[in-house]
Amino acid sequence: MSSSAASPISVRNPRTGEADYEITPPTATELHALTVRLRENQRAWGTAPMEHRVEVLSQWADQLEKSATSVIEAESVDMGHAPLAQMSPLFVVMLVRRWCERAESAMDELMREGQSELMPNIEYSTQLVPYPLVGVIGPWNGPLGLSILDAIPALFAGCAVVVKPSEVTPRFVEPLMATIAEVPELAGVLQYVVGDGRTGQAIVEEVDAVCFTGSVRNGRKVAEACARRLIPVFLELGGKDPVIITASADVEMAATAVLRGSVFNTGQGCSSAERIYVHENLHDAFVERLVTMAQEVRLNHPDPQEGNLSPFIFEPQAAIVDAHIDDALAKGATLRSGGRSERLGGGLYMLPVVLTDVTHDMEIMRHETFGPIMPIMRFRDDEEALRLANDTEFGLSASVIAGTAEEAKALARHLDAGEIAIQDVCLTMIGVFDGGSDSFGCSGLGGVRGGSAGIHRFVRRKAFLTNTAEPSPLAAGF
Ligand code: TXE
Repeated sequence: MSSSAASPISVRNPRTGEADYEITPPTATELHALTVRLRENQRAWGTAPMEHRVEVLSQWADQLEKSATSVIEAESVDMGHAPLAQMSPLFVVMLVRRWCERAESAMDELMREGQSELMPNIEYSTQLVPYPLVGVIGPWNGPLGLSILDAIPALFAGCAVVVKPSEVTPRFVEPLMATIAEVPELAGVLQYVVGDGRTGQAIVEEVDAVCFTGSVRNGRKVAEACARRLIPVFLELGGKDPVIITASADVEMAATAVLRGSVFNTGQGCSSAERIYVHENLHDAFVERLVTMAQEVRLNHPDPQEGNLSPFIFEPQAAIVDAHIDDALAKGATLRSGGRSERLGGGLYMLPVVLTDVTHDMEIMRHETFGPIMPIMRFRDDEEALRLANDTEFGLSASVIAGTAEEAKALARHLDAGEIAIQDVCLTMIGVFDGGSDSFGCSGLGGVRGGSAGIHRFVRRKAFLTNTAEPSPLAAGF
């Protein structure tokens, strides 16, 4: 980043295709001054009692709830009026309020005190010390939710946080920052900055821990930079989630779950279903039902309030999805519904795509597609289904639909994935409150973001060892 005035970055509107917004990243000097200020304010924030932080964050939740409309309007433009934008501020309010209820008890789980079994005169107790400044870097497919998801528990833990959302979807930052400014003490320890990967790189060099949500490619760069500084990094990366549908499954239920789990948010979700494996006995009936459902899906164009699918948020993503479809057809796949992306009113849209006769030597079954695609393969038995589903470098989440939940769970126990939807598809975000799962493969690293572990990762535990007797003399050995 330059220390002179930073050059502005133009931002494309996903519905019109026009560059109708602009952001100006902070210079290196401005970013450093911000992190110094955050660190200064964190000293009081981090040593305040938890109930004080709960009170401040609860005030912010009230403020965000009151001003949700302005945040929704801005994020709706960022996301091309995707339905997800309508719910994300209220999801954040709910998340803050859940942490208000749970932060204290979650942190108490880490506290220890007692007497050494080895040397009874040694008593121990602990203190939790928050990382002073956490950097959070987010992706474009969930601009608000995926940039604040990690910042919230970090704040409850007593950290200060600097957040950089994607340069593709920055419009929501201004109205969001206005809600934060209404709670001055919070504004002293939580700040958003805008910019691209260069600002992200600069943040990584300034903070004490990093939460990164984004592509595997950039996640690796962030992990390397953190390793060089020996600071902790928490990575939530891509996915290529499989669905297994057994011979005993109900076709209607399976098709309903697969359609929603594959095309919601126009398939732009890390835990979107991207590989569908169906038992050969059910294959034709399932494909027929899924194609009928897929053909009922409508684009939210020209009226953003009508229809189901919004345009691609990130223009280059459409070309990636098109290329995966081209590659699959060139290698023998059959197109059963949908086609390629189409430009309407400047935005790039895609109706749901159903492909059959796919194989694992096709891009669409190997690499993250991140679009409304449903490539389907048959399998003969459970062993083949598991082999196919586990044949991936990813391992974020997965889904199994069978005749009963017990049958589905028995199969799921052999899947290499962090969070597995049973009798449904793509339930990952639900687990953020209470569950929390690890990722397998290159889908993530560094512990979970849900449940108590989601806040534990932001503190270090210090132990006090007290000798209640006289220190041993040298002659007595240790
Ligand atoms: O990622 P990118 P995108 C994944 C999803 C897809 C990707 C989409 O699977 O692969 O995210 O998001 C900043 N140092 N997930 O395209 O390009 C960049 O400015 C520091 C997984 O935005 O990697 C942006 O803010 N920062 C997830 C952010 O990184 C850098 C859920 C992400 O950009 C940087 C949702 C660098 N060198 C999407 N380079 C999950 N698993 O939960 C770029 N950035």
